[in-house]
Formats: sequence, structure tokens, C-alpha cells
Amino acid sequence: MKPHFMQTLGEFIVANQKDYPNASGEFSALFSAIRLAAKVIHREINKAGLADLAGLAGGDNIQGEAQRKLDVLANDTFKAALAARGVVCGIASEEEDHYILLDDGLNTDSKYIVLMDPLDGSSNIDVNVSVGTIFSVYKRRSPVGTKVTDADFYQRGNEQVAAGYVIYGSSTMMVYTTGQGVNGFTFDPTLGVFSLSHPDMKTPELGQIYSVNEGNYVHFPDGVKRYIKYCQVEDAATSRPYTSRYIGSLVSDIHRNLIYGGIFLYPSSSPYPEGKLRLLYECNPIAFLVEQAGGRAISGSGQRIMDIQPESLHERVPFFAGSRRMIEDLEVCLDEFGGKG
Ligand code: P6P
Repeated sequence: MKPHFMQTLGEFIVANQKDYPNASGEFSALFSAIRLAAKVIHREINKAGLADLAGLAGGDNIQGEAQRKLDVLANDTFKAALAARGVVCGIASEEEDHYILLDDGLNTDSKYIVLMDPLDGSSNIDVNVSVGTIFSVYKRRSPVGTKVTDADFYQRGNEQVAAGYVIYGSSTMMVYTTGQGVNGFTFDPTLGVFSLSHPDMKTPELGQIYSVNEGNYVHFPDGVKRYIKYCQVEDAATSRPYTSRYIGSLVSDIHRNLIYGGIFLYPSSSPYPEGKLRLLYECNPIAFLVEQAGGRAISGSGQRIMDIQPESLHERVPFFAGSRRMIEDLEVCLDEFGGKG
């Protein structure tokens, strides 16, 4: 019996480098940057209450949302870590109005771009609720050595070469995919390493959890209302009524549903006619992970999230993701009762 000993994230990436024959170590360096930044954010979040890092930073981001000190710190940390390794030529972030060109000598010949939500759900930090980082990686489309262009950032989600999230919860975990399945790594702060704890994650075909902010129910399209009522009806054959679980932190809700099975819904509503979640750096990376784990991710029109052609950096989209059969049940309701608007 081979003695079981932990495999660190770094070892795992090197061992799987063969998935990227032409990566020549750049991919490993990119993940090394993300891994390092995640450790810094882990440290800062776990002392936020003591070091006056909680609370507002005094500015607003392009979404008009008050930036919190940790939002700014997380954004700066990931940008610095990615820019320091000469493997990324452009970065887009929820916290930045426009994408950032890394066209100094170090990064100009890089071939990857990164889109990220550096600290999603940060309003929850002040009340000690889990938050997360979400990242999405593409190969640039413009020629190496030139300045990145819109076309580099407005790629469909099905062009992603990697995507993942870091969840800063009761433990800090990194969950990512490069298109070869989903693997989860738990951070051990005493050793300072992420080690493989959730190999080859698969989400159950049918779960018993639905996650939606029911406070917006009156604003939902009829098809979504119908599906929520379907979740609440008694039916022993499909273990209904389902359980309602909603944290209000995307990474936390998705992580729980990925492991237990379930469906996450952020429909269009009058406060958010296009939905609240952003296509490029929230929905696409989560959709990549969910599909790689055997689930599905669609928009309000029933379109596969990763097939949507982006048209602007911060565009929003109604977002439904989770267990395959639960998405199929939702689609029946959207088809029959509308809501594919
Ligand atoms: P609501 C956090 O602000 C966030 O962007 C996601 O993490 C989360 O899923 C969603 O918004 C929660 O939004 O409107 O239900 O509070």
C-alpha cells in the first residue's frame, strides 16, 4: 500500500504540466503568482478585525459599489504578484474600470491574460462570512509583443485555459480546473502550503439544495418563480421539498453546491435587469468549474454561459449553475413559463 502523503499544489501543477506542452513553465509561474497572492489575502482576512482592514476604503468601483479596504488590498496584491513573473500581459478586475496592460519589458512577450474578482462578497467580511477570489485565464489572441486589445479580453468562456476560486472560509481552499477535471487544495497555514484534499471533484447529478435570494422573488421572471415553487413542492421520488441555502457569497454558495449537489440562481430582477453577476470574471470561471465537475451553467435565455460572446468588460448576465438534472428541470420551467428574456 503506497503510503499516503500530501501532494502540494506546486507539485501537482508540475506533475500535470504535460497538459500544457507549450507552456514552458509559464503556466506554473502564473499559478505560483495566484497561490502566493491567495496566501497573502488569507493572512490579511484572518486578521482583518484586528488590523482595521475591515470597513470601507473610501472609494467606489466602476460598479458604483463602495470599495472595502480588503477589496483594494486583494486587487493590488493579485496585480503585483501576476505582474512580477513575466507571464501575464494583461489583467482585468472587478475593481478596475478598464483592463490593465502589462507592457513593461518583463511582461510584453507574455501570452496569458487574467480576469479576476479579487475579493468577491467582501461586504460579508465585517460579519465574518466566507468570501472568495475568482480567476479566469486565457491565452492572448493578439500577437505576442504587441499591446493587448479588447479582443484578448472579450473571449467566450469556452476559450478559457484555466479557471478557479479561492475560498477564505473555515479553511482556505483553492479549487481550479485547466479543462482536465476539478481539483481542490486546502491551505495549511502552519506549513504555508496548499495540499491536494479534494481530487477530481464531481458534483452530484441531482442535489437537494437550491440557492437564491428569495427576497427578490416578486421581481423574478415567471419561469424562475415556477422553478422555485417546484423546489418547494413535496415529492418523495425526487427528495423534494429541497433545502434552501443562500449565503450571499458566490464562491461559498457554489463551493457548497459543488460538493453536495444543488443549483445556484441569480436571475434577472428589477434591481438587476441583466442579472447581478458579471460574465467575464464571475460567471465564466464558475461555469468552467461546474461543467468540468459534471454540472451545467446557463443564462436567463437558456444559453450555455461559456458560449456567450462578451461585448463589454463588466457586463452582467442572469446566472444559473449546478447539478445537471436540476438545471434541466429549471429549463423546463423557463421554456414553459417564460423568463428566457
Ligand atoms: P444579493 C456578493 O456581493 C455578490 O457579488 C456575490 O458574491 C453573491 O452571490 C451576490 O452578490 C449576492 O447578491 O443581491 O443576493 O445580495
